Amino acid sequence: LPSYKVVVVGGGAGGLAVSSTISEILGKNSVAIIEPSDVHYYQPQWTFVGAGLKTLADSARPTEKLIPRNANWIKNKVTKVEPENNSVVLGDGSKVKYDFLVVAPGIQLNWDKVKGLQESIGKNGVTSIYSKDTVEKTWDFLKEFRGGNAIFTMPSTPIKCPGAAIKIAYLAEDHLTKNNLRSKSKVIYNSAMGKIFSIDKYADSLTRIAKERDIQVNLLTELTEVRGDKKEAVFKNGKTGEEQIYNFDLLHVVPPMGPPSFIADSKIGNAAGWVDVDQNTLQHTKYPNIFSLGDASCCPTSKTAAAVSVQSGVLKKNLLNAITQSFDPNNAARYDGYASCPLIVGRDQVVLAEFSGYTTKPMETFPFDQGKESGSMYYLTKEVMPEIYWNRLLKGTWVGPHKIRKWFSYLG
Ligand code: FAD
Ligand code: UQ1
Repeated sequence: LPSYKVVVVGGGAGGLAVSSTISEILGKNSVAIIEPSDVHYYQPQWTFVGAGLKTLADSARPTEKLIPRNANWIKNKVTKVEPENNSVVLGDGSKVKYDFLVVAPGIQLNWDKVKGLQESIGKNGVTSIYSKDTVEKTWDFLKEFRGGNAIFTMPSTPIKCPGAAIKIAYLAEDHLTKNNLRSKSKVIYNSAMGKIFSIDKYADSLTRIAKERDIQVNLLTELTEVRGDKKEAVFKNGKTGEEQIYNFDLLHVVPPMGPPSFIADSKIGNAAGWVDVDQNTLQHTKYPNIFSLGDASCCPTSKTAAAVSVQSGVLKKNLLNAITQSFDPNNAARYDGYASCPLIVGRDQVVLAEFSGYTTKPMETFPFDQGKESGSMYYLTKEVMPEIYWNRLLKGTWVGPHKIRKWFSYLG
């Protein structure tokens, strides 16, 4: 069987960040990346694509061009991990052996969990920025919108970039205002969650801005059915169980999400099916030669590329020590739960939420109050972040903004 020192499952943000550094250190033919897709997407760009501010092509690069020079790309998907045999099973039934495994397959979109959604998505004004196949439709439908109800949803499951569900609502509101359609429209955000955002400081900003823009926010309001042909959406109240039918002219849906099913099938997941790693060291709780980062891991923080950045730095240190048999869990690098979500609130403004999901406390980089919307943070998000992603994170040289934060705090 083909065998590698390190096998990485997934060539997304986390998989590439880790394999870049590890393959450079271990040399040729030591690291294999298993990734089925020919195209890699910078997903954070999709919020802008949905609002017509960037193109989908802009967010895409051929996978081939991103595979580190010393790593081997296996163009296939993993269907099972056999942790007792140190091997993974691929889509064609073949197997690959590993000494160490990094699990980074991201999160799965479960469109089928909302009745009628699969049948209506991409038609009748029903769309989502969460998939490459529908993100451009979001902008098409927004351009065609001539007034009425524009409804934006958020499910009750964990999702990647929890802020994106409402960011697209703010951007749509902005578009309607600029095109003199605002007085003919209702902008409604229906979230299954009990809070508008998990961190109070930024929740307060989002609530204030929604009020200023007359965006109606309904919490504990979960989408359960889409009747595309009738342009009706059914919502269930999380407290009373009551059902309510909304008529829509535009319906932006964030689908329910969950861990890729092979994780539970392989018995490397926790009860909820996320890869069961120590939330600080990112080492598997049962198999010391398995590590995980990113959206598929069980780390209880917001699933973002920003979190992946910091996790990648921690994981690389601990993995390299494990390879040289000098890993000591009591003296290991530790992930602090850092995550960030640039909350685009329209009108060229961003509230840059930065926090630890573990403490729920803000962890801001810049020497001003990031709870206030800012034009410079909008520029950072739209123009600088993609450069950091492509040229630093994926190349293994960006492990988060901790250094910048330290630097500002010395100056301050
Ligand atoms: P991914 O980058 O999704 O990569 C997973 C990879 O694994 C994919 O390439 C996939 O093809 C592959 N894969 C899947 N299954 C298998 C399998 N069985 N075998 C092998 N390979 C497999 N984050 C931010 O920090 N800031 C933002 O502003 C932001 N905005 C976002 C907006 C939107 C609309 C979306 C969708 C996401 C946004 N994110 C944002 C989140 C960010 O994109 C993810 O958190 C990040 O990409 C997670 O990295 P990952 O490596 O875990 O997963
Ligand atoms: C970040 O590091 C990151 O990953 C590259 C993102 O994903 C696109 C982000 O959105 C953010 C905000 C960060 C954090 C970086 C800084 C400079 C605050």
